[in-house]
Amino acid sequence: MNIKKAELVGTYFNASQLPADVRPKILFFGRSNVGKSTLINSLLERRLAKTSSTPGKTLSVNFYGIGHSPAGPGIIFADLPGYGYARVSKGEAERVRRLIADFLARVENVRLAILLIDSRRGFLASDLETLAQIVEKNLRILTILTKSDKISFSQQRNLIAQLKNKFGLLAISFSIKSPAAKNEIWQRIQEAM
Ligand SMILES: Nc1nc2c(ncn2[C@@H]2O[C@H](COP(=O)(O)OP(=O)(O)OP(=O)(O)O)[C@@H](O)[C@H]2O)c(=O)[nH]1
Ligand SMILES: [Mg+2]
Repeated sequence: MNIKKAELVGTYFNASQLPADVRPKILFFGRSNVGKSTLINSLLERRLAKTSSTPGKTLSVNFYGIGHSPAGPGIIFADLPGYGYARVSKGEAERVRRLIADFLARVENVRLAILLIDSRRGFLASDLETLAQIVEKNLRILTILTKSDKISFSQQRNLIAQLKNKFGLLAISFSIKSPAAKNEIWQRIQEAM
């Protein structure tokens, strides 16, 4: 995948705005502030997605087109709005929930759903709700434990084992501070393509 060619190709606040787009897609789900936009930037090796220390930065579905060339149409990374942020209004939380559900109902040609879990907070009820939606769509899934610099190695191992035993999920630890897992994540993406 030629990541040199990567750009924002669409921002959607409502699923009805979604174009019919048959390009293969990788979706990034996770609670607000978990590190979705940060991971996308890290994988693409540039600051394309806006990040913030304040939760609720990405409130739209953002499509990043990658590797478009005369040889092929490339793929899409879809950065989804974060859920589960306690401080947004009920109306806004409901809008985000609906956007994610409607998006999942409409999106075409999904190759992999990446579910990000904050290592410090673990797997919460809102993550389970999202996992259920992904499973219902029969999507291939990869779990990434973000901010792994914030917890010990043994805590990481426990969380990985818990996700495997309880839900049969394969999880990879990731930290922006030592992004060694980036190669493995890219490998999983390539396999899914
Ligand atoms: N320590 C540490 N901080 C991180 C890591 N990844 C992301 N962050 C920080 O976490 C905050 C949120 O990151 P974002 O990438 O904006 O999170 P997001 O999931 O896109 O958030 P929303 O768009 O609000 O849903 C930022 O301040 C990042 O710098 C990490 O691996 N380690
Ligand atoms: Mg974001």
